[in-house]
Amino acid sequence: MAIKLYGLPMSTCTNRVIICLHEKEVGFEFVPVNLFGGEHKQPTFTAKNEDGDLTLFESRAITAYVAEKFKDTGSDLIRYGNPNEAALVKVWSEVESQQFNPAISPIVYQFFVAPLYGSSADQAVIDANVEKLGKVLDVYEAKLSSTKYLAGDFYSLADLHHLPYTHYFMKTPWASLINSRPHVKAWWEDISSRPAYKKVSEAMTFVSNQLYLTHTLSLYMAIKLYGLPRSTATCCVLTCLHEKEVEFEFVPVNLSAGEHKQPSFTTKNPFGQIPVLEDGDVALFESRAITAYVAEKFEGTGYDLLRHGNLNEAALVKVWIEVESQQFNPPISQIIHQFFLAPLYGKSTDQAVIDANVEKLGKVLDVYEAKLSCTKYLAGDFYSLADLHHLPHTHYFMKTPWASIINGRPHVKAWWEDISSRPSFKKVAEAMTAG
Ligand SMILES: N[C@@H](CCC(=O)N[C@@H](CS)C(=O)NCC(=O)O)C(=O)O
Repeated sequence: MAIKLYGLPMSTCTNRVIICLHEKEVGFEFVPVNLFGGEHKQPTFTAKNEDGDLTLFESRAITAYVAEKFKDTGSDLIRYGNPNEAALVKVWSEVESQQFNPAISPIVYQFFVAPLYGSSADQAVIDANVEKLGKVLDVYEAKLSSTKYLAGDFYSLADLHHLPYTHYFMKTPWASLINSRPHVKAWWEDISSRPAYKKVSEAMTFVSNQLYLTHTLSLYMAIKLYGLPRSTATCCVLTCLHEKEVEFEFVPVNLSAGEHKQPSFTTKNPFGQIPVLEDGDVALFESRAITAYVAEKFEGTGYDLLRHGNLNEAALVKVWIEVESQQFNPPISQIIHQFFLAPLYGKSTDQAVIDANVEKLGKVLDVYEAKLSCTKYLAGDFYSLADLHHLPHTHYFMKTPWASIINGRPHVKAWWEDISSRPSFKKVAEAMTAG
């Protein structure tokens, strides 16, 4: 069965796939879709396939499939058989999708597409994204001064994915962002002179009689986490993001310079504390609320931290999340504050506060010991967000002279050794330097 590609010649996402099919010398039937007539929303289209029985959408997933399936024809776009180079192709494909695309697509959208819909271009959106794109291109310039293409000295899918948006971008007044960076310019000239791209580029124009735009330009922004790698609350969120295998941008906040008390930060968190997580228009603070959001939103990826679909287990996870917050956290955070932070701020450690809280924590841990002698983890025989929330404070606590109150309780000790050896936390713990 012949491959059929449904799309439109001016669409960036359609062209990403066409260029790939040309590179791989794969024959296909092109079926134009009349978006203006809403054809793409009809059941005939929403049930679409097109390679035999397989249905694929998302242009980057389609190119990966084509490059893999037709590995023996055309250019090798994924460095088949070389795991290191193949991994670098994946890295730079992600960079295109996570860093480059979110900045360039709103510019192209505002400049070309908004006017087609009768709205005026939003200059503030353009300006913000031109600045963002410039920063991404600074990284590209540095990379391309050491290798000819993004993933190495070979053209790959990672370079190819940049073609459609850059094609349109070069027709805007901000093309100098590319042209003024000599390595980026040379790279662009190289990749845009490939026959596979030249075959499609002529048909790529936004014209007003083609109002039925083929592509919905995604204006999604990468998730941003503002915080510090040594902060316990930040570490909770970082560990959760790793467990859920979520891509994010980490934005360090300079606490010593008081950056978290400046209006630019207190508009995100009125309490002027880290961490803050930004996901599109939403700015969230309070680490436990953030982890709950991440674990819920990314239900489909990574480890299930909330026991989705099992009401009883999910309720027990909530119970032990509350126990951590109401019983465990108050004494342990006091001990850590007195032992590690007070001296950093030039204050002396208040031993009476430590003693009182060690006693309090011991009583909480007696309850944990009894619970963990019946179930492997706090909420049941499954690791959950409730266990995860204990990690950062306990990590520092184990470096104090009172670690024996964990080690002296065999079930608590075994539980701690188990949860702290998960790869998601080990990654985070390496950067936890406050203790
Ligand atoms: N309950 C908050 C606590 C946040 C918190 O205490 N953050 C600390 C760093 S771990 C902070 O921002 N400290 C600076 C300050 O409070 O000025 C959460 O869980 O997010």
